[in-house]
Amino acid sequence: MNDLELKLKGKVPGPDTGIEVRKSVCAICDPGTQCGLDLYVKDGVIIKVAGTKEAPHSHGTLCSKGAATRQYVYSPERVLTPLRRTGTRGSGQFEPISWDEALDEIAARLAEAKERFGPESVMFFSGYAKWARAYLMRFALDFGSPNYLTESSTCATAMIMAQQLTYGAPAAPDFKNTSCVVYWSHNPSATKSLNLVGIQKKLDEGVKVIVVDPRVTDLAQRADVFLQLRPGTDGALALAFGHVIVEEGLYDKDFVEKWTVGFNDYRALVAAMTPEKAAEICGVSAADIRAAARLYSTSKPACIHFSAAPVVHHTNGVQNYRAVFCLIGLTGNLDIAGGNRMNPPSLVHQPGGFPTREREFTGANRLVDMPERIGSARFPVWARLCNEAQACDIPRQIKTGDPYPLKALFALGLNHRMWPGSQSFIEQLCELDFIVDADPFLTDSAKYADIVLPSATSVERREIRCWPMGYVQFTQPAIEPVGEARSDVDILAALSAKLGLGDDLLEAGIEACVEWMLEPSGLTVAELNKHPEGMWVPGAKPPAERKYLAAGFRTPSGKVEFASGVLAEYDLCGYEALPEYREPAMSPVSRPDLAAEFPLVLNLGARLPMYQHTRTFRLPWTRSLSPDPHADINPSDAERSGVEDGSWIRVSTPAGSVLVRAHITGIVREGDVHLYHDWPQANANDLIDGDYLDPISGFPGYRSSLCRIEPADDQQEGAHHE
Ligand SMILES: Nc1nc2c(c(=O)[nH]1)N[C@H]1C(S)=C(S)[C@@H](COP(=O)(O)OP(=O)(O)OC[C@H]3O[C@@H](n4cnc5c(=O)[nH]c(N)nc54)[C@H](O)[C@@H]3O)O[C@H]1N2
Ligand SMILES: Nc1nc2c(c(=O)[nH]1)N[C@H]1C(S)=C(S)[C@@H](COP(=O)(O)OP(=O)(O)OC[C@H]3O[C@@H](n4cnc5c(=O)[nH]c(N)nc54)[C@H](O)[C@@H]3O)O[C@H]1N2
Ligand SMILES: [Mo]
Repeated sequence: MNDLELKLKGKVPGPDTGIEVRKSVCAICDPGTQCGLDLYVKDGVIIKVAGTKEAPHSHGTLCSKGAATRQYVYSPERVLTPLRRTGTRGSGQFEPISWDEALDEIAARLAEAKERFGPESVMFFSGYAKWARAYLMRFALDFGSPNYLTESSTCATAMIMAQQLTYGAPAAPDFKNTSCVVYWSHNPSATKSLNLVGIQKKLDEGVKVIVVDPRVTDLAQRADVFLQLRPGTDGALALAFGHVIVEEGLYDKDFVEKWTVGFNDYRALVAAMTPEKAAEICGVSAADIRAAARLYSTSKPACIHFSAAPVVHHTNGVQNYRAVFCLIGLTGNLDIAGGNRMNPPSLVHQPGGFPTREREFTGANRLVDMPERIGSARFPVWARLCNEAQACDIPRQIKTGDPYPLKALFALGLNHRMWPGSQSFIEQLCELDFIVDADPFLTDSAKYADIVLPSATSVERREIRCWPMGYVQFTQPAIEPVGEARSDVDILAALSAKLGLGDDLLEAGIEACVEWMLEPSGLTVAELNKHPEGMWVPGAKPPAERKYLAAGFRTPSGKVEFASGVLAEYDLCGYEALPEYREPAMSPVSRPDLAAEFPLVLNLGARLPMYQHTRTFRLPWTRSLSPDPHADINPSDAERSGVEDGSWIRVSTPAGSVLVRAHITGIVREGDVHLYHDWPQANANDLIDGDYLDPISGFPGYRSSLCRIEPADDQQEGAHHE
């Protein structure tokens, strides 16, 4: 082999090999944790993928998903051209059409629905595509529809609502400066591996750690106190923390007196929740509750790390997290270094320490003059606190036409398996006159659309990203789009022009929009273009501490509300002002009748490191790490049910059943079954009903219902054939 051949074999970049390293960002997981990508490109094709060493958030690392980027980008399931449906919905029969034809047809059909049924009859939905949401919301409002909906109808928003109701705005843990952190449901080994280096560093420095989780996670094994509670009982546990902190005088009396309302009622509420009572409800020891409450309240400062999903994925989720967030006010750990800090987002949900006009760009203030959004009547507090419609109410409104008919759906990345009662969700969508789905892949959900549009992946498009330390990246496409794929923002710009919406800024394209959004930051697109790998934002810094001293809190009282003024206004909906503990609607305690037949608590959704919802099942590398769906089962429950490790079992609920392999493990409590969602052949969300929802947020009770397990006869049904 000569020198050049050796270099080519080693994929060494240089003019002689024709291999160039281009900077991009992996967008397979969530915006907070995506890694910088070095893409080795030859003749327009990515031949190698590595992490970007100089990226200050990822330091050259990639997880199993990012390492499989070439399989993601060049998947045989990519949509290559716009498609028009020729068979029945779901059949997957399509004909390729040109972009012009597709956009003309979409514009004509959406305009027709608007003309006949009003603009609100058209829904604009974003699944995972978080990077394009500001543009989609603006587009929906330009069109005249208030029905902009996202996957956040089941993610993060309920956690944000619980914080808004308690102290006005989200307050993120200031982990770097803390002396004690409570991980109240978080499993970074699977969900945020980028955080693990920082966590290890803090552990080495001796930070105190409390973990609240039904499973023995990696973090739990490192904790000073680990509270392995029954799923969905977080509210009872948090009230018992309050009991200990109040009774032992460990609360911040000055802060409570000056900056909170409802303390006397809260005091009475927590007085009734003794650690012994909570121990019984939650299945943990009273001594551990006392130890954890003392450790959190006497460590100064201390913070609570919360999560977007598991605590609010219950029918009592908002109040449970409110009970947790009350502890931050009780101990005075709010908006101080090392406590929970209020840092507003700069771009794509990330605080960057610099101002932008992203929110103004969405045009959200136009909502006030528009018809009510989907879910507003059923979830009025959601409608009051959040600018989106509540997508969990879509099936009901399609079925009843109340308060008005829904006729069309334009989606960026639709996945019906993520919704509770998935089968009836997709069946109701089939009642619509017209569905468009833009997705990089021809997914099972896309097969129900009338027109499918090929979306570009992150490496084929430009997108603006920022990270909390004040770093920003406006990526350049590293390769030409696969097939005729287009970026979601380009699709919206082209469609806006076709529809004659008159939005010059959106129609001018992403550079113009980014320039407009960044104006207050002093950054320009010209400067960003010089740094495709990203750059530090000059002057970025976290906002001041204790902003409430000048401005108060954004609650009706201007204070931290143990008793929520907003919830009190909706007592007719059955909402309680205090974070009272109520059992999950389906639990062994609330439904002993059902538990006689379905004795185990079913928890749907704890993440696996190699899968990102449905995004990576199709990649051979990630799939090989965990080929078959499985449920985590405690050895005693397995023995009782006659189930062997690795064998196929049936998990059944009153709503349905799935076949999965048994994974017998001591990491789950006796009495609990944990099952990852979204498996193509074993969809967890067929195991709960579409109306199994938290009455305040509309969030599904994914993480607590009832089930039984039994050995399966027909193993083939569940097996993975690929
Ligand atoms: N690899 C991978 N990473 C992901 C994702 C993915 O699909 N795959 N999804 C991303 C998304 S969209 C999200 S929202 C985040 C979620 O991020 P995390 O919240 O970290 O993820 P989960 O694994 O859902 O839940 C965290 C822990 O909560 C525990 N838990 C379950 N039920 C309860 C409960 O009732 N109470 C308490 N206290 N704990 C409970 C679980 O056992 C689990 O260990 O992850 C993101 N990261
Ligand atoms: N049982 C149960 N269900 C759950 C959860 C749970 O814990 N348990 N978690 C919930 C949570 S927290 C979340 S966040 C949701 C996740 O739900 P989603 O994020 O909606 O799920 P995905 O299937 O990963 O993504 C939807 C589609 O977006 C496509 N897509 C990816 N990138 C792009 C892009 O750039 N543009 C376009 N147009 N499309 C793109 C993907 O190919 C996919 O088909 O699931 C929820 N559902
Ligand atoms: Mo999520």
